Amino acid sequence: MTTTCLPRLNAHTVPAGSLLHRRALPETGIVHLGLGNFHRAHQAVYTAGVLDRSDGPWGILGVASRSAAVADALRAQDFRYSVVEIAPGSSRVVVPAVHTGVLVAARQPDAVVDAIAAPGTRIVSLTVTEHGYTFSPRTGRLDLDHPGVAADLRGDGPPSTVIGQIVRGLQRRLRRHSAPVTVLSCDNLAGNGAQTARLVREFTAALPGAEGADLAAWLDDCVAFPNTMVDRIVPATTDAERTAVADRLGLRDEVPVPAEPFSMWVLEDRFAAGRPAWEHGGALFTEDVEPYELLKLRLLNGTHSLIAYLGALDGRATIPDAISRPHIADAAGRVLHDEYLPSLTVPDGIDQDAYVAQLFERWANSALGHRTRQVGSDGSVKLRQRVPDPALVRLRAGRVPHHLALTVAAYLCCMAPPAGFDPGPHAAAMTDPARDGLRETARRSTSVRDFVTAVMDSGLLGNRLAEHAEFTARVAELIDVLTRHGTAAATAAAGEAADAEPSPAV
Ligand code: CS2
Repeated sequence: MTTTCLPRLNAHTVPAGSLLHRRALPETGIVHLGLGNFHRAHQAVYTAGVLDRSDGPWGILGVASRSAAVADALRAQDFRYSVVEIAPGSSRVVVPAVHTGVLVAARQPDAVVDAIAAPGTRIVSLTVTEHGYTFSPRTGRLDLDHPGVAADLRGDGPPSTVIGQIVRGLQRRLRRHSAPVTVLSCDNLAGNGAQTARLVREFTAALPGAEGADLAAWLDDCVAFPNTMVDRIVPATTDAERTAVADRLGLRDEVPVPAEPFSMWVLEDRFAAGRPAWEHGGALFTEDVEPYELLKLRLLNGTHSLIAYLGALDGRATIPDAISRPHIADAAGRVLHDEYLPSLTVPDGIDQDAYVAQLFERWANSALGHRTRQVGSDGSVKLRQRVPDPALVRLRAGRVPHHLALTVAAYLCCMAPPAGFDPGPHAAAMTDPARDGLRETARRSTSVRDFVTAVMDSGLLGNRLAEHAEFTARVAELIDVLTRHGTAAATAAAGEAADAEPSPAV
């Protein structure tokens, strides 16, 4: 069906049956940085899902960073949009209706600072991707050389980086009324709350003169940074979702969001100024999020990266298409079972076999069509969270993590292919802030081994992994196999080498 002649989705046209709650929009209590698809299919859905069951000022002011497209479309739709839950053979369209306004930070930077400072704001949440935290991949600390961070520290104008926006907003908040607030990271970073708190504190400490002193003390007393684990596969929007909404609701929605049916959210219950009763929407509150985070970051995200890079090199546009290749599924199973699982403790209450089986089903969701290029993008900031610690666990046990080395090798082949090797269109479509630097390093290197050594020494995967020459050598060898013989030969080489490893000492 063509959607252009249909009435637009908005507050008046939205069918009651598709709404996740029947109440009027609540007051704004949450300012959310990062209005992308993930937030709109995850936190927004949990929040809308509990509005019928509990009161509270939990409307969300959504802040888009640069692009005005989603914000403008949402404004034209009274901030309504649909989430299309897609599984093979079925789909469901729901309308969260929980946003009370939108801003575009690049257009209204001061309004963002004001919103964070507003007395009604109780939670400042964020999904800005790993890349949005402006830390140096080498040190993990706030990147003081980042031009945006440096400008935000000088305070030449309204802040443009996320950490700058948060600190300037908190500073204004302290000056105006000093009401407590929670900063809630919903990104795929290990210890995302603790990392956000540290980056905020590093920014505060780097403020010129005595500017940061009061703020630092207030942060300790009045601002909470709970850790969270977020999980839902949410691809980019395509016309298929616009058509699904047209078919189901008879309406035109310019900004629907596709999502898998699965969704999980685990949070520490440390909020400084209240929170929605998200437990009624299925969120799990716990004192220790870390085991859930590691489970998800390593088994799901880490394995996802391997599937994406191998898939792209194998000519596969989507994750389901990639995992349908037996050699990629086999490598995914091996990295997950042999190299990620031994590096973590499965949280109580999670059935490991069922969780793993479900992961393979989720990746195989062909109706969702999650793209290899989406998962493969920003590898320089993602892999740092996924690969080094599990690799070090295995190296310290005297064994080489061949499939983690394969993950890094496949990533480097996609980003900075050796001369004469064409990684194909899906790799070419991946974006990454480190791509140009990696290509320059490759150009200056005299051999693949030289290149991988330079990459490891640059701290792309932290400093500790670079000390393990056997890992560097393995990455270089696997790049060689990948580029000369292809993905099937490389997965076979990694598998055979893993089989030949001595059993760990008991
Ligand atoms: C993916 C994640 O893009 C990626 O790196 O691994 O976005 C993944 O789909 C989500 O974390 C699922 O919760």
